[in-house]
Amino acid sequence: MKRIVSGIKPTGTLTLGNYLGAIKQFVKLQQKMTDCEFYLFVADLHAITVRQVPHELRKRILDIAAMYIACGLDKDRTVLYIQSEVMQNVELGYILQSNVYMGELERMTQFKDKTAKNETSITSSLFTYPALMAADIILYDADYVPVGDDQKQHLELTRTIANRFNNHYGDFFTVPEPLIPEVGARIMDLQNPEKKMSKSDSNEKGYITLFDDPATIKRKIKSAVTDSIGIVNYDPKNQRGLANLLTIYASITDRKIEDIVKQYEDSNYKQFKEDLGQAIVDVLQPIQEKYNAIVKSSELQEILNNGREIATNYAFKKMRKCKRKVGLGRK
Ligand code: ATP
Ligand code: LTN
Repeated sequence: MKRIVSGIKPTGTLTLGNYLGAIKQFVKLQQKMTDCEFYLFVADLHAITVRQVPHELRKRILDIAAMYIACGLDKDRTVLYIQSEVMQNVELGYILQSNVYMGELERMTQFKDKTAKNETSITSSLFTYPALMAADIILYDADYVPVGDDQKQHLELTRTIANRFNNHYGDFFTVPEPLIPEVGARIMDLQNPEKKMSKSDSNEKGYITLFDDPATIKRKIKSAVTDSIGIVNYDPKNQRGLANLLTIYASITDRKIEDIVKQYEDSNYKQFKEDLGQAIVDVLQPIQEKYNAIVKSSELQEILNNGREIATNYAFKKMRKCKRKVGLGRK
């Protein structure tokens, strides 16, 4: 049976970018690939690579776990767990640090972007992050890893690390393949369509969170940056903001961009934005209701306990063999 693995960091409130680039894809894949196992986790160890407030972090961990289910993942077909609750993730992460080079880590765009934003307190774990991410994936012999476009480079490095390990110690880890959606892999900031929509951004007007109420969603879409051309057309070069809104529209409604463009050919941005705002509300409202019903439930705790157990079982056996391959310990 093929295995799909992916994770989300509890660094801020989940955005529409996380939903369209990642969670919605997980749900679609789960519906399509009925012969696959799904290992999905909350990447809390990755979150602390930048400073977090402990009680907020703990709350967001459960928020993300609940959101996975609220967005439509089937709890009976998902091994849902918290990264820090399976200690083998860290163990393999450390071993993989010895199988990745400084030069490779220095080339990572996410590291470069994050250090450019905050130059004074860059932790060493932010730098070695891709080794832990590779461990998150190859520890479970993932065949596929669904992620947004920004994670492509980390996935390539994961493949390099897995191949390097296999070449050196003999075939051991499955080399994973990324799955990046055709539409929605890179949702841009509503106020600055040159940069990706990010949950750790300071300008709230630039992103829609999965918790925003209908009025806020509509207001943010209404004030999204467009252009003075005034014609609904998909032209990412000259109408970047609008192209992003069209992408969001297509992705959230599962429609084709060209069909949406056609629908608004005799219309204006005002009508287009109103309809888009409503389309987002229509999708997020039921998700929020489900989230509210599950986040404090004992059911969620059971799902996470169960997930921890299954993930630990796999990870424990894999790590025992891995350490033997590397020559660690006594036998
Ligand atoms: P941060 O902004 O704190 O770095 P993030 O949202 O980029 O956080 P994660 O929460 O770990 O990082 O991302 C979870 C998943 O969501 C990943 O697969 C990532 O590729 C995807 N994702 C994040 N932002 C976007 C976006 N703007 N468009 C599409 N996919 C996205
Ligand atoms: N690095 C990713 C989050 C992440 C992840 C993973 C995604 C951590 N471990 C394993 C897929 C598989 C990010 O910053 N968005």
